Amino acid sequence: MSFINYLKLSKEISYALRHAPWEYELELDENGWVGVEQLLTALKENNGWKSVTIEDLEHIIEGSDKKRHELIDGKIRALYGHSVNKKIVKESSEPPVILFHGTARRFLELIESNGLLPKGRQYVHLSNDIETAIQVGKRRDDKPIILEIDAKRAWDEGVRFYLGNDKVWLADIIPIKYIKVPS
Ligand code: HQG
Repeated sequence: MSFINYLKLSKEISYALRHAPWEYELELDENGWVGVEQLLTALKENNGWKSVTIEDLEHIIEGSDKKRHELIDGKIRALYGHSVNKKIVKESSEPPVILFHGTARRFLELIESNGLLPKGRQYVHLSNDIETAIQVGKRRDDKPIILEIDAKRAWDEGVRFYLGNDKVWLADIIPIKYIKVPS
């Protein structure tokens, strides 16, 4: 096995599949898939990953703490996180009763006036457990705020939700009436 920096490679794959496929001459289909061979060719030829193989991609996906990517039948995609202009089509599905969102204290005031917005991404990212929300919030604040989303009621009243992976849920804008801010 060659010495590959898997963390760096995983980040680069996320970058290619979520944010900048054109830099790799990739075209995502409407669900975000691209051919694995195309991705490997781009990584090998233009981006310095000379010996990267499909086994390396499988290793990253299986060994990751989070299920960020999916590789099936010669195709690969990011499961969430996209910022590309063309919206990735996700099938909506009924969420759990409660979902969580970890954010920074400094965003609270804006969230309380505008609801949860996707900001730089295509969807709002939520999680079905508090621990994940804490981790997400800690990227931006050492004492993150954990918001509780009244997801089932929002769904019943027409807000769309989409499954990212087994922990990450995606949604369109979440209006403030479905958001419980801890006191
Ligand atoms: C905030 C990582 C002002 C929102 C994570 C968040 C996640 C508002 C930030 C995934 C707002 C957007 C996504 C409003 C929301 N006014 N700020 N109205 N509404 N915000 O990074 O959820 O490790 O796009 O609270 O684990 O932090 O990369 O979203 O703080 O699953 O696989 O605007 O990215 O996954 O930030 O993180 P982001 P996120 P990976």
